Amino acid sequence: MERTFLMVKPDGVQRNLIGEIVARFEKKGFQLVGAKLMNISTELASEHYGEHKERPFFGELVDFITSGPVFAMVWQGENVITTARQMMGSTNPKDAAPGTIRGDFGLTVGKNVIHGSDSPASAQREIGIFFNEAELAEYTKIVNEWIY
Ligand code: DAT
Ligand code: MG
Repeated sequence: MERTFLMVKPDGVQRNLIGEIVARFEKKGFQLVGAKLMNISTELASEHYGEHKERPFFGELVDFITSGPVFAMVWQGENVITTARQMMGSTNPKDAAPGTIRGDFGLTVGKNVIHGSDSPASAQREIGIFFNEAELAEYTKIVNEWIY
């Protein structure tokens, strides 16, 4: 089953959006595999956002993501990578459709509430830098028989 890495950013944690965001993915039918509240070091932030190293906003991005705890998660389910991105909405909340997480809870690109992997390769990479195997739970949910 496909897995993705999702993270409530420091603004979402401070604004008490963890429960709301977890509830959306639960209700959709996805299965939580791992989760933790944690602080991100500058080193981890630079690795996670390595693809943006040359962008003018990189410094700001690292400062923001290390400014307070994040809620890091691994979710599993059919097509979860693409569907989670759709549920998050466009990167800039001003372009994100109502009904999406960024569309409902964000106003500016610098504080857009949630991160989600954008491809199978980035999902694998990001899960690997945030979680070790022992932190991920392998289990069967009976309700899956009513989802799949
Ligand atoms: P996404 O988070 O939708 O995958 P991304 O990978 O292009 O978007 O960028 C990573 C984060 O960097 C994004 O969530 C917010 C920030 N960011 C992107 N473009 C930005 C910009 N033009 N100015 C400031 N921050 C930006
Ligand atoms: Mg991205």
